[in-house]
Amino acid sequence: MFKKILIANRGEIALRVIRTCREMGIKTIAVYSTADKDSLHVKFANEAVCIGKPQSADSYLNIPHIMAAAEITNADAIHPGYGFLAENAKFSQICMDHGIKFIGPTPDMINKMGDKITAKDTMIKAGVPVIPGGKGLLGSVKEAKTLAKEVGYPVILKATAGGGGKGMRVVWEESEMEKAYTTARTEAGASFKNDGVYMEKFVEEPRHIEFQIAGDRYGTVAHLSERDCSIQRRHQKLVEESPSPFMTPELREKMGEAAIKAASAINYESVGTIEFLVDKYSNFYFMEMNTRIQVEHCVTEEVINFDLIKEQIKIAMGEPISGRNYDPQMHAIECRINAEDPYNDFRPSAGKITVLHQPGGHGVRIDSHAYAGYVIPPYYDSMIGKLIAVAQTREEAINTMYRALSEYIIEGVKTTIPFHLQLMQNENFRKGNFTTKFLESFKMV
Ligand code: MV4
Repeated sequence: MFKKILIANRGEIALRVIRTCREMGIKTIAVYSTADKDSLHVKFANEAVCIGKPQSADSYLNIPHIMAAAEITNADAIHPGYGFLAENAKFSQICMDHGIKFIGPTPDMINKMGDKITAKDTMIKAGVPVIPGGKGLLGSVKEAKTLAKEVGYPVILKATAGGGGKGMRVVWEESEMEKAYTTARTEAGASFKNDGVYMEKFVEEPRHIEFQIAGDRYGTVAHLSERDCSIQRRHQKLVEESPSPFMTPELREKMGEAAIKAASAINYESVGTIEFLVDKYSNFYFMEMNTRIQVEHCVTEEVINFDLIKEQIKIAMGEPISGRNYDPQMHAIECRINAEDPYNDFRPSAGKITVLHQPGGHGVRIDSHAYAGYVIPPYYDSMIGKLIAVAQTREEAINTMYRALSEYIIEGVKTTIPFHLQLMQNENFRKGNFTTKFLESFKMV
């Protein structure tokens, strides 16, 4: 049904979408900023349209420029990738108003999950476990103190418009509440133009385990197994894997069922992710829903042998999904290769890649837009690729990853490769013994 898809993104995800479109016989249109004129997504797409200056606000976030590019090229649909406009309800609406299919959820679905209090309320009504806490927005410090006594310290204050850690404050005792409340609201207001905050019990040393789901317009929702994303640094994921080393068949059954309930509660259509916090007793709680394809979708693709971008496009074309759930058949690990210096607080390292040798061989996948001579622009995120290792067991996948990382040669910029090499040799990582706090105490040698 779609003859031509415009990809409103850049970098590796634009390439990822182009690859599947080519296999499906769908033509692609790249859009690019002047900083990306020599990028691979521009070369690999069937057509390319420049949409503005380097700053994201002037190009990849500029809705009128993108819609103009879609109109002049006669695009049937727009794939937003991740980041930029992927979870922008207004953009989804504007596409609809122009008769161009947004390959993703409707504005209503995005809004229901974008506001965290609304999302939590929807989950409670649907019978999905949520973290204990207050019912809605906090109105005053006094109210916060009263509620915290009920919930029990430690508590966490979160921005209702947030996600990803901004406007969050952990409060260990009442004497810290006033300052935490004020700074959380101020930070939320500055980041999201919405200073609403709410309270939850603080779950100490949790794991971050998320479920890939897919839903179609006929009301069918299924899960496609989980990913463990506990290896994060300042809310930036660095390593993801599937299955989670913490998972059991029984827990997967229960969490998968909850994930399906969560997506069904908003009649979700497209691929998406339900994020859970899991405590050491295997209690799990809905945290957020991501209404987009995610960076780490590749590990799921590898363990269930399934093209998630193809499924996302087919769902947008109105095809029904199979409706069956998928359990992992393999073990996959993804390392994010960022142009950052792991010996220097992960400081961004923009510049020219002078030498590039990428690993290959059995069980190795690379999704990257990098090439020798490519200049990493300073305007966007620092990810230059994802290295994915697949094997029958977790131990073998780690060994394959270590071998592949050892072959990876990138000169000209600093990268996270040395960090990943050391992580793959870490005893606790190898044992699957980690929580979201793991990297706080990890030291490079
Ligand atoms: C929490 C939490 C502990 N207790 N909520 C971080 C980002 C945002 N999505 C929610 N986050 C957290 N919420 C309660 N009630 C701990 C975190 C958290 C975290 C969650 C997932 C992965 C990494 C994290 C790192 C620090 C804090």
